[in-house]
Amino acid sequence: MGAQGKVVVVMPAYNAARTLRMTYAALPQHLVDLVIVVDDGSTDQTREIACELGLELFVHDRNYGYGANQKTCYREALNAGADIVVMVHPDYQYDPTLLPEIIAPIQAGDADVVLGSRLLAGSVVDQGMPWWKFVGNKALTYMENLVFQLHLAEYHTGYRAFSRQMLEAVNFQMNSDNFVFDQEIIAQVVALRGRIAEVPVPTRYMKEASSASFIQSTVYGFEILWLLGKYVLHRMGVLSLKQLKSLHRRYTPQASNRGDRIRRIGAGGRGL
Ligand SMILES: Nc1nc2c(ncn2[C@@H]2O[C@H](COP(=O)(O)OP(=O)(O)OP(=O)(O)O)[C@@H](O)[C@H]2O)c(=O)[nH]1
Ligand SMILES: [Mg+2]
Repeated sequence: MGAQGKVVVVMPAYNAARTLRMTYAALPQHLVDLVIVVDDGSTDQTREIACELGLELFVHDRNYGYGANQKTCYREALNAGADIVVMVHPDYQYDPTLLPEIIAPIQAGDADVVLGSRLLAGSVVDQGMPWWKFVGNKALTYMENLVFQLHLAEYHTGYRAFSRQMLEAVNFQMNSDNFVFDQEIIAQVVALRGRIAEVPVPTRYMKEASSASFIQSTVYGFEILWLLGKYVLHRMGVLSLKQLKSLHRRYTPQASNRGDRIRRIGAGGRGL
């Protein structure tokens, strides 16, 4: 474990047998303390390859979905004592060698969350992203920036890192089992006034990689609009959504023999 805490990589996997090995091999092993693979009911050799690589493997008894997969990833990473959790999709669409850049803002104490932004790294359409996905990404990002009052280049990347404190504060277990999980957890971070940093990362769309279909992406888009509506009503005080409140706010530590400084997110008046 480095001086700046335990770094745990989580890989949400669903039929990732063709890309898991190369994704793992590209990780800067000297910076990573543990790699957790959560298999979401794959029908290919994903589990066998994860075992061959000696990775920490958790297996869902059936396919629950990308969001459900992340819930298990983050719960097990926290259980493993992670100080920083990095999600790297095992379909090799994101470059694992960029992990140092992704975790640096959290290690420096400048951010609670880091997004690997594909739209800061040149033309994603040239990198293979279907044009309709690019248009959808830009339109949704514009609306999310409007509602969250932020200026992020994109929200839809699968390459992201979280501090332990932030993952402990957000109620991610309440989130969807589907793709919109990725936006719900950002809404939770924004609701707690978490600090989000962006790092440019290129993407790749190759035949071995998995990608959300047009139908999945359309459902995802409408679910985001619904989420933004809820968020606005919560922010206005019309609704009071447990999902957007800090878990840290529910209790106050009376005594700690850990001696380390506990940064409490959302407690004592900071955030909603
Ligand atoms: N599609 C899908 N992926 C899952 C599921 N469970 C886990 N995953 C994993 O979740 C990650 C993201 O799913 P992808 O299908 O690659 O979607 P994506 O790359 O985020 O989609 P785009 O960025 O829109 O191209 C991949 O690493 C999958 O292996 C599931 O039920 N369906
Ligand atoms: Mg993918």
